[in-house]
Amino acid sequence: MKITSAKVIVCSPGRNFVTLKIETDEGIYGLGDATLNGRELSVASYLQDHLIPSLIGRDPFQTEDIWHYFYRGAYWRRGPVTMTAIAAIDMALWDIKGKALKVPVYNLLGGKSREGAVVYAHANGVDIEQTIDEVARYKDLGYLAIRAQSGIPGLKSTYGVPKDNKPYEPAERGLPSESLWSTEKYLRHVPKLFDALRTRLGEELHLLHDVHHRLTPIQAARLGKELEPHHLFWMEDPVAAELQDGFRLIRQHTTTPIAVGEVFNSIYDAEQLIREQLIDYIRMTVVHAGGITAMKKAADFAALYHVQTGSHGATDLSPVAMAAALHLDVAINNFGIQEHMAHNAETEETFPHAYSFSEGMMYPGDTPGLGVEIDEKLAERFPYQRAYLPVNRKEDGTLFHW
Ligand code: GCO
Ligand code: MG
Repeated sequence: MKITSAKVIVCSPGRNFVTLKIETDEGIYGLGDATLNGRELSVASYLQDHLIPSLIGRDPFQTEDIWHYFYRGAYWRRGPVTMTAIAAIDMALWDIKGKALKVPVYNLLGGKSREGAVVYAHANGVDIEQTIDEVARYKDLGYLAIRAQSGIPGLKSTYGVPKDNKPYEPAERGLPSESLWSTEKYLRHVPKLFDALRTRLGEELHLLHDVHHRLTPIQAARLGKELEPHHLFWMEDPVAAELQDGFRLIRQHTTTPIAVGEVFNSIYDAEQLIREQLIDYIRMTVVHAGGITAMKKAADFAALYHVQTGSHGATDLSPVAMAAALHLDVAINNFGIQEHMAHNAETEETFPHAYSFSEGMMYPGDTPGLGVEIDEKLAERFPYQRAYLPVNRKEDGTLFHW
């Protein structure tokens, strides 16, 4: 089998997605997600201008060799744009392989270790009361694990909490908006949120929280310690993780489990975190970390150090990435949990898929390959719209982590 063509499809059914479609001389094609929120067109160009020309004529079964060809062959290694582009190719090739062999991709990754993946939902409210109501609503929908984010008194906007009470969507159309941040106000508020959640909703529900990179290690240690009585499933991205050493300090002070990695694009971003057992869950995902080929290796490496997976699954990952993540989730032994933010109706229509949700779990479906399609005609009706993630400043104007 030979690759005959590949094209990049950029569409915006409510938010921007970049999709790679690779075609072969046997009429089988594969899809890969290449969406990098706020930097979509850079990945599209990287694929179109630099990778696709070298892809034509290759054997799509050679996922390992093709991965290394683009990783090492660029000479310039890693980085989110490069690794997202490589991920899209890798995903599409596994999709082709599955279709050609008439098996779902999980059967090429070791087969099912479990029937489905436990997922967590996002609940958010402008204040504690509304957040409790939202968590209760997701519980009623069948979710076993729920992330809780609440507006912070005294701050006009808070990460994870939309102003208009719509479902949370990380990117906004137009140029980046700016939000204001106060670590003191945040640290005073969050323990009260989880006190109230446990009092009202009990012990059984898995509760998660995303700090979104905003604390220093000692502040994160304080928060983790204060949250200990509430037994969080995890505290996510407590500090910006460029300095992996920083996590040692958090670890010395708290037993609250730590999850990190949605912005990582290579195992080298997490190597020390995993090897020194400074984290409990690795949140790297197929689309930004080099695809299924790279993620399978990362998961196997993490397994040696008691680290489980907790794959990123926000709405800026397209249904193609969601499917790829689910195939991996059900196959690997050290699966922990899968994030799930539901896509809007237009996205669901543009990307028909075999995966499904039922009673707190998601299932990849048994369709050969990844089990996702793209309706190209419909995609054309939603052209790209410029959109960015917000930037964040401290109350005195200092530019801070978003
Ligand atoms: C999460 C994330 C996202 C990111 C988004 C950025 O845990 O789901 O933090 O909501 O902010 O993916 O593009
Ligand atoms: Mg996050």
